[in-house]
Amino acid sequence: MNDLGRLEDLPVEYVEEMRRQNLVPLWPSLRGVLPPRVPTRQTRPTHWPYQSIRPLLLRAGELTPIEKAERRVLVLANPGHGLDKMQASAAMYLGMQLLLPGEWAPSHRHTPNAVRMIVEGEGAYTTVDGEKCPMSRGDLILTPTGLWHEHGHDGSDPVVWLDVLDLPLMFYAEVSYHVNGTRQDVVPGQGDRRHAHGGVLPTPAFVRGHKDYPMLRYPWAEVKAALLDLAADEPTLEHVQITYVNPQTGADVENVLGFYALMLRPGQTLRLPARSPAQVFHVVEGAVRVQCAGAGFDLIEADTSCTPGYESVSLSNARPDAPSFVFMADESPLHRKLGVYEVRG
Ligand code: GTQ
Repeated sequence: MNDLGRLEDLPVEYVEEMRRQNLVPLWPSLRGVLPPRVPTRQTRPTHWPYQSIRPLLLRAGELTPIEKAERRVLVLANPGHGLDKMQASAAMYLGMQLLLPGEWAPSHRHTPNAVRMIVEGEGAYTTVDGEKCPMSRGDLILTPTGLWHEHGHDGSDPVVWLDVLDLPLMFYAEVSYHVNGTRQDVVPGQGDRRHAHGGVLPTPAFVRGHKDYPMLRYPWAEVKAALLDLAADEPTLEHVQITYVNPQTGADVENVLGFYALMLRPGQTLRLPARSPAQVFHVVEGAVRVQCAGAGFDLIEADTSCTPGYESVSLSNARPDAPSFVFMADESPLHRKLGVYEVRG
């Protein structure tokens, strides 16, 4: 298998002459870039307890005014990739962002897609493409590629949310950039309201000003109700899971990353099969043990963890008498578009 020639087998002057011509022999590196059967993954199972992040984030609020930060974020970096790379997995970036009462994080747009999962606090909002999206615990707010967005806070306590972006992929592809803007005019209307009635949607032909992203806010109350109803309707269903979709197309809400919410029944252990995408788990309510590739983490509310692709993951509800609820992100849409999506069982 590994009987390919090594670089050291070649005359030094030959290698040097090639390198002067910007040439490199493939065979010493062939197995490195095309390993047998399983890809090399730098993504390590990692756990970021919220109680460790929170004091450091609040301290950032004292040390760095919003004007000096633009976005006051502590990045959840995977040590397997090297902390300076600021990535949770190959395609996913995670950050915990703090906004204090009265602060404003100015309008900009960028090529990477983002979502925000609200972790703590009331009274803040994100204005996306002119739509004011209020933030409450567990809500998911989209800021898809190219849309203007800014964050404001009219409440009285710190607000924290989890940012999930496809920044590492966009940066790697050399397509990551931003443009600064000015404060947006808020237009009336809420996509989550007009799309919140089961089975009926605004008739596309009569929707004024077609939008690729008709729904920008997915309130937690709706998601939790959907999960509880699904669990009650299908008492033997193992995967009590919903996918966040674009209501007009039924497709994933964004182009690169997929977003889901999962309910674990009281005491349930759920085995997720080994699939190609890396995954992120964030506990919205309850307590969950995450096990993957020999690692085990006990997540409590607001904790976040990630797991590499091509490994099975087991999720156990640590609450024997109540369901637990998990927000998940993964790289499935990307893998499907690349034609490399796999389930290995
Ligand atoms: O809130 O717009 O975590 O632009 C990283 C980049 C958040 C944001 C991040 C961003 C934002």
